[in-house]
Amino acid sequence: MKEIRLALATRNRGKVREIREALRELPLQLLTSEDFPEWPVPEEKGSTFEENALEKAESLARFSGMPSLADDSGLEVEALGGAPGVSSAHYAGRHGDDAANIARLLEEMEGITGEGRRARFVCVLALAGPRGEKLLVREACEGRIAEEPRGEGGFGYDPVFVPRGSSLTMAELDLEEKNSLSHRGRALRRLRELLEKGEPDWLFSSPE
Ligand code: ITT
Repeated sequence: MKEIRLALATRNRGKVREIREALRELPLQLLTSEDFPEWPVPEEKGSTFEENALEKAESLARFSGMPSLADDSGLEVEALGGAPGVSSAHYAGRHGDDAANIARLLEEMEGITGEGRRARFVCVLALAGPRGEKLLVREACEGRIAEEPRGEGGFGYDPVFVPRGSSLTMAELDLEEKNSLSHRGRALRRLRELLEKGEPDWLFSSPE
């Protein structure tokens, strides 16, 4: 595979760590938003993960002139009608306040037991080229909401998410274990398989 320069359109360091780990064997030079301090982060106004992921990837691709990869993700809880969903990052008000988001989630889930605690993490990756090219990948990870937070790893809702088939929360797994079963890990594996095959062709034919 030819070496590719890719800009990561995210300010979330947890995501950057997981993306780096999942793609580490590919000949990719990953730039981050720190390499583009002037990039104006787009407001995520979409009502779907797809719209928001594309908005972020296309915005950085236009700004940097380079192919860009964005991740829009979140937690969908069945008993809450799919909330917090696309609002996961600011469920409790302040964007990215993980502790407050978890506290609100556990409060909303009070009195809900058994199957009612079923939930899924969703991840949509968007790859965008500087000339409007795009590619989307969606994956999910099924699980349940724990009664209380456990573990120090990961980020976001990881301390209260128990993936199906596990007794540990996502925050009790190390980076590699989390990637092996998470929504983002799965989506990144699909992306990696495409890249290894030389797809999408626009990525490999562009001058960058
Ligand atoms: P960028 O937009 O800069 O990428 P963000 O954190 O604002 O970062 P999102 O809008 O996609 O990203 O919100 C995703 C939120 O969903 C994130 O802040 C967490 O609260 C939650 N989330 C997503 N993936 C997660 C994961 O792997 N583990 C725990 N929580 C996750």
